[in-house]
Parts: sequence; structure tokens; C-alpha cells
Amino acid sequence: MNGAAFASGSYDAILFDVDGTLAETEEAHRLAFNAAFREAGLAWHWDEAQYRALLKVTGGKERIAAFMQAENLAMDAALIARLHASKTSVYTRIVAEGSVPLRPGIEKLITAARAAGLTLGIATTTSRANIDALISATLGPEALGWFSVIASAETAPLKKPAPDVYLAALETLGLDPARVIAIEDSFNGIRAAREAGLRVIATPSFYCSGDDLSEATRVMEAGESLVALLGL
Ligand code: XBP
Ligand code: MG
Repeated sequence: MNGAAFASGSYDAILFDVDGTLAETEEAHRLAFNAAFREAGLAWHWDEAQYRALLKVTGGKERIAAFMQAENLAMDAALIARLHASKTSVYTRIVAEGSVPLRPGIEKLITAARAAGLTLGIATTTSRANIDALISATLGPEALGWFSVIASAETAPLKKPAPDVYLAALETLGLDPARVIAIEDSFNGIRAAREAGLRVIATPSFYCSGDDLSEATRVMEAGESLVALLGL
């Protein structure tokens, strides 16, 4: 499908995924998980290749649980909750330091979309604290107010590829899914948005480079501009 699928006037809102889409955050997530394991005195360490495989499971708590299950470790919900809280505080600290920039073209797209009077929103499986840290560190805390809906892990406990987070965002906005475009980087995210009835632009990311993105309405090519693709 070509760019005409996203002609301006054919949509009213853009919903952004966060991890891998707004920014290449997953390396910071991986470092934060490993720091949390160390702090808890555990000898667990997720290297890049292992983390890439673990990313098939969305949600930090769910990812730790999947790892424990694969390692035949006894499930311990309290331990998972503790590790995840510690991981979130390390991650938000890394992001607040400014070490995770927005991906190229994202700020330009947000600026152009706001100028065009479009509605902006976020639909992600990550925790709300992580979104606040990333947006504040990259665009400034006032930018959180630019998003009419911020749907996160807390909004929809059933995570992508389930469509729940997108359905919740649509309900808040009161919009017809046919008038909304999602920007996503992963198989799970694309599946979630498509199941909710949205058109999807896929922006291939570092950690999801092996994902099948073919369910997207359009997959971005290297060097392509989101602003141009969206007719802004
Ligand atoms: C990415 C995820 C998240 C993060 C970790 O989802 O799967 O789980 O890796 O965040 P998306 P939490 O691309 O939809 O943002 O630890 O807060 O779950
Ligand atoms: Mg993503």
C-alpha cells in the first residue's frame, strides 16, 4: 500500500507506541532489568540476544515471569513485583539523565501534527512512570499535556498483542478507529493496533529488527519521513 493511505484529511489522530517507536528505549530497559537483578542479589543477566527473544513477551513483569518459567524457577509474584519496581526506578533514572533521545523524525512529526490540529495519543504496554520520564526528558514536562490520551500498562493489564490498550485509548478519545493511525515497531504492537481497527505505520527498530511487520498498513523504509508519509 502506498503513502496515499495516509493522506491528510483521512485521519484525525495519531497514536504512538513508546518503546522502539518514540525512542530506542529497550537497551535502557535491559540495563535496568540487569541492575534490578544485581541489586536483589540474583545471578541473572540478560544479554542482548536473550533480551531480543524475551521481548516477544510484552510487559516487564510478564517478561520476568516468562524468564522464570523458562528457567524452571518457582513463580514468586512478590519477587517479580519487587524486581519490577526496582527496574522501573533504575530505568526512569537513566531516561531522566537524557541518555535516551527520541528517534529521528519523531519531534518533527509531533510538531507538524500539533500545527495541523490533529489529536495525539500514546498507547503502550510500558508503565506510566516510564512514559512521563521519557517525554519530560526529551520534549519537556509540558509536552505530556500535548497527548489527549496516555494509555499505559496501568490502563490495560492485558498487554499487546491484545488490542485492549488501543481500544481503551479510542474510547477515551471517542474516535472511530478508521480515522486513527498508529505508529508501531513490533509484531505485537502492530497486531494490537490492527485488531483494534487502526491503520498502522511500522517503523523498524533495533530490538524488533527480526519481527514480522507485514500486518502493518505500511512499513517505513530507511530514511523515509513520517511527516511526508502522513501528508503533513
Ligand atoms: C514495550 C514493552 C515494555 C518494556 C518494559 O512495549 O514490552 O514491556 O520493554 O516496560 P511498547 P515495563 O513498545 O508497547 O511500549 O517494564 O514498564 O513493562
Ligand atoms: Mg514498541
